[in-house]
Amino acid sequence: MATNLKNLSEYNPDEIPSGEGMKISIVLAEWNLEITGALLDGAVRTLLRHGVREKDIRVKHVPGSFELPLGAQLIAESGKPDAVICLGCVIQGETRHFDFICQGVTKGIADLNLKYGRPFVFGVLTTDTLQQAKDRSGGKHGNKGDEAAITALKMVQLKKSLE
Ligand code: DLZ
Repeated sequence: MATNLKNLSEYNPDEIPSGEGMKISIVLAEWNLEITGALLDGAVRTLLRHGVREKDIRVKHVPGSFELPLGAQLIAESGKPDAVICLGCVIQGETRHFDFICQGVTKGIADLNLKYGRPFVFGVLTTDTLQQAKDRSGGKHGNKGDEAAITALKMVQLKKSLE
């Protein structure tokens, strides 16, 4: 797995744009809430650390990762955030649900980026086991929520720099 080689929470703070004035929405899947709640903590902590104001962070829940694209679209249309972070965790079980959900959420979020020309960040863990998910939501491989927050800040800054 590629993230074995990279700690998801490690970055150079000097390279991160200030989030002051940015409006960031977060959509959170309730499946595997122990994990997605930890992703949310990481994302919010990182946004606040880099200057996003608490009042500019909006969080909405959806039942599972499959619902993230529609949840993200609804939140994007209602509040006009600068970026939407999608947080979920899909764990490979014994069913083929894993493949179907991963395909749906990946394509759905990718499409939203291009449809709206705004960042919709893929903060979804797709792992073989619960332990691998724990390792990437505040464990030994860092927190994918941190990575998602940093990605949102960088992409909003990129968009603003081109306007
Ligand atoms: C059904 C399902 C299964 C089996 N596994 C997960 C999972 O590991 N992670 C996740 O976020 N959601 C899962 N779901 C729920 C689907 O995402 C979706 O909510 C339902 O299929 C209803 O559309």
